[in-house]
Amino acid sequence: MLIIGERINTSRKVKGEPVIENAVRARDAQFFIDLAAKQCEAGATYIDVNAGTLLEGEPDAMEWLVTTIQGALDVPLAIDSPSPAAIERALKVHKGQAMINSITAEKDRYNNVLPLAKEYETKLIALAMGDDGIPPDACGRMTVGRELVSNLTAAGIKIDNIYADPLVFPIANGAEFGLAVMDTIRTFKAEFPGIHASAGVSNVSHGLPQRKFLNQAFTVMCMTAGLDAAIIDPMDKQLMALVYATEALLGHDDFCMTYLEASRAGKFE
Ligand code: THG
Repeated sequence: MLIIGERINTSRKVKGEPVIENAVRARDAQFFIDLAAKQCEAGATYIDVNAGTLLEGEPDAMEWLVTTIQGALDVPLAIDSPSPAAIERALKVHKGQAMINSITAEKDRYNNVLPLAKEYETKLIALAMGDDGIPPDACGRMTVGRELVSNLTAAGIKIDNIYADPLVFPIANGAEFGLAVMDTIRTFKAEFPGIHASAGVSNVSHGLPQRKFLNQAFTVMCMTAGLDAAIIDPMDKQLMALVYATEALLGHDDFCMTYLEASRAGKFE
């Protein structure tokens, strides 16, 4: 499973302070090099980069973040933005295969992001939402997602580069939301052989105390349903131990080599 480190997101606050946003505004390069490096050391294979709160400053910020992080580290990035302009600025300077996070079935967004995914041959997260918003249940998500993925493959995007995202909602807002995500992951993978599934797992715990337990449990649940990419906090060592353990238990880790290696490297303590 791809581990997409979630920490470089300007909407995150630490003790009420928008520390990530402040560091972007200050163009504090060392802050982002450290934050990316720590996530990589903890096991992240992609680093998510989201500067959405900068609004009109987002395209400049995205280009700067990509250049700054990849100037110090050899790691691919997930360009997390609804804005085609910001995505394009990021892709122009990105080295290696980027991941666009994300495309949707919204007409303008679809038409403007699709050519970027083709030109730069990126991986592409496809969110199950359209111009009428996010359908509330698994069935509605699949209706939108099915059409979106069909259009993407018809337009020449390789199925192996598509990561279908069912959209994770806070479990505090609806008891059925957890199972609906698992259902949607299974259905995408059954209907589109070769497709991948991704999810912003930490959304599930929004508004509840002791969030890490909900994030840990939900990561394991989604992996069991077939999740291939998780946007999570890799600096939670218990979470990472559960990820490696679950990979081994699902048969994705021959002879538990990765589990053993991570354990020996002290990643679980
Ligand atoms: N799908 C896709 N992209 C996404 C999301 C998605 N990008 C944004 C978001 N959802 C995923 N990223 C985050 C980042 C941080 C948090 C939640 C989702 C978050 N962090 C808290 C913090 O940093 O303080 C607490 C984390 C915790 O306690 O574990 O809430 O769904 N494609």
